[in-house]
Amino acid sequence: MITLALSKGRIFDETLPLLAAAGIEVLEDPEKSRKLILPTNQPHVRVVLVRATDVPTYVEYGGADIGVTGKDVLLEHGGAGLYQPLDLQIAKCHMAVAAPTGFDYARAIRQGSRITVATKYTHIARQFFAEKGVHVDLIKLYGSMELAPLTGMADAIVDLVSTGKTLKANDLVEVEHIMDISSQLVVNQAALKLKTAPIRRIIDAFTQATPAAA
Ligand code: PRT
Ligand code: MG
Repeated sequence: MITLALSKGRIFDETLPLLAAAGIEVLEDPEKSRKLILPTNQPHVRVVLVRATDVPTYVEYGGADIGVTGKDVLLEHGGAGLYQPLDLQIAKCHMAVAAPTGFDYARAIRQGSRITVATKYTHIARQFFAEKGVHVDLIKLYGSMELAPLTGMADAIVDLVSTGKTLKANDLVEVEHIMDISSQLVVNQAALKLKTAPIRRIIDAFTQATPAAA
């Protein structure tokens, strides 16, 4: 049995065409079913649905053999111990610093002011601002980061941006592009040794179906 860990939503949706390229068809719709284990047309392949941030954990501890997860998740929570054979070029977005139009971020940085930044990505944010030599107080949040500057709790946020609509709707502007993000195929090292052929088949099919990284 090969177990693939995915999160509901964009990761699941964008992984489906790759699975199809490997001849794998998921037999239930996660938006309609309450099941957390989804069968596929291949009796020896199943999909488990977990929180996006839990995908690396499931793969690392063998709850799943392979998984698909954002680079943001891997960087923030660590992907050590996972084999990462392929950038799938899906669920693309970028990590950015954003601030309200009324906050002069460039000037604050120039003057060496201490700024308060709210984010779910404290690890990535700490490293980014440390490399720039910016003094930050980080506030850890678990969602709706955009609200923090609007309520006066923070000067800026670090979050993912894809279309930019969320920032716009909340009167925030992007002031720094931190890094491009896409999703990565991750594999349990022991599973790769024990189930080499079926896992290789999936990696190869995903590779064929993935555009080469630019
Ligand atoms: O939503 P939930 O709390 O259940 O879990 P999650 O946010 O961890 O999962 P999900 O499915 O939203 O994201 C899974 C992965 O998709 C992330 O780890 C990223 O690698 C990738 N991804 C790609 C994104 C986005 N694009 C994205 N736009 N993840 C989140 N967003 C959010 C962003 O945080 C912001 O709130 O969408 C909003 C901005 O979108 P735009 O289009 O308005 O700019
Ligand atoms: Mg989300």
